[in-house]
Amino acid sequence: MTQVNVIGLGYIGLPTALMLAKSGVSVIGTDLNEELVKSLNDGKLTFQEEGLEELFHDALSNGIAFSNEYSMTDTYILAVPTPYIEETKKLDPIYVISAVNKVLDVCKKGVSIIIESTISPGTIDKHIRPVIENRGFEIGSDVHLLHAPERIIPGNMIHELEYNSRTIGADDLGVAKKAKEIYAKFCKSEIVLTDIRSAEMSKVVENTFRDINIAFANELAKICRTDDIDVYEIIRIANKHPRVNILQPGPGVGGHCISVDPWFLVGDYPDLTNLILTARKTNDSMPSHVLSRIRDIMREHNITDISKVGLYGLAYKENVDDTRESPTLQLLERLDEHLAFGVKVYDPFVKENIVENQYQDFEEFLDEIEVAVVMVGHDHIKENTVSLKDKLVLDAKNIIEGSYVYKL
Ligand code: SAJ
Repeated sequence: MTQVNVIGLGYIGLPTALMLAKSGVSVIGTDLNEELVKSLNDGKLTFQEEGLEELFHDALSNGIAFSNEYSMTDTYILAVPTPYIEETKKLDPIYVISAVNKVLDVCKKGVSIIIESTISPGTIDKHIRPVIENRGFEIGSDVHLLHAPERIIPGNMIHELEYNSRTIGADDLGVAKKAKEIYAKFCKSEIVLTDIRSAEMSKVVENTFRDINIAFANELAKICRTDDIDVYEIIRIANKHPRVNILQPGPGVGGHCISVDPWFLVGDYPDLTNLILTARKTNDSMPSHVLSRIRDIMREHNITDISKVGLYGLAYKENVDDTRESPTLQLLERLDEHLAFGVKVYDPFVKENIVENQYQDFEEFLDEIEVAVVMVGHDHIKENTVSLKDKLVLDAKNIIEGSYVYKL
């Protein structure tokens, strides 16, 4: 039976490990975080996601194990974080390098190391191959390297794991085909085989495409605002054209993918990425745009106390509890820079207080505020729009209608 050790049990590694186990692969999930492993071994999930609980249950019944240790096997899937360095905008491969080193400490000869973490184009050549060669392993015989970037979207991960097409990059077609057999155990869509550099580049390009397209919508929102034109109406009409498909403006772009990956290209190709850089800056400017809209509303209604403003939503998008790079956190940073303290925050998905003045009770939150800013379009607020009736509402997600509602 194929045995796979999945390294890194976060947003990508955990669902992937569970899906493999459910599909009959013998899986060990490894993470250095002791609390996380303990929680999984106690049968408790570490984040919320539609269908994850059931998948967890199925994987446990099929014998998935969780550990802090790497196990000795012949296939590893690495789903560890790949942060970027603020100053240089380049990828920091430290966690991938460390995971590869730990694999080399225990693996069998002929091992396949499949990197799923997003990496900037050229990372494997520049950073990973040397690590392996310097340890005396020969790539192509002792160790096979692969890059199989994930594509799943938080909020619909389990479905997309099964139905999204995938890419596998390898030096050798035979090695790629063996990896494809593993992924094909659960992936019902096309699995494209290519070389490693193409796999690296295509992943970053996909997220950059989306960032640029969101930036276009955000720029339109700003243009329309200056002339009091309804941007949503413009987009709705323009999208009737058979070759136009404009995305939706919003309070910013968060998450650990779209707001990060384009920087890899900017960092590596600084002279060639004008469009990509401008898009990034446009999306990063949206929290400030929201702030200026809040100020407009406060001025119009003679509200001087910023603590009467409440931000609904801390997650980076609807119906998830992931707050990484979230527009609300970015907005709170802007407020801090302006020494504007006291803004209230509520998110039904974020069960621990991670910022000041965060409420766990929706009613209490509402009692404290006069201006409600909808930063995230959770189903919860769509189902509770009536509770905002007596508030001034800035709806940055265009989900609420009414004369009392302001838009971006
Ligand atoms: N957003 C807008 N307007 C839109 C769409 C999104 O403002 O019209 C915002 C969201 O509110 C959010 C951010 O953009 O703050 C990103 O959200 P998202 O839903 O577009 O994408 P992510 O970051 O959750 O996941 C992306 C996906 N990539 C693409 O769609 C090309 C996903 O498939 C990848 O697996 C994931 O990045 C990743 O891990 O790389």
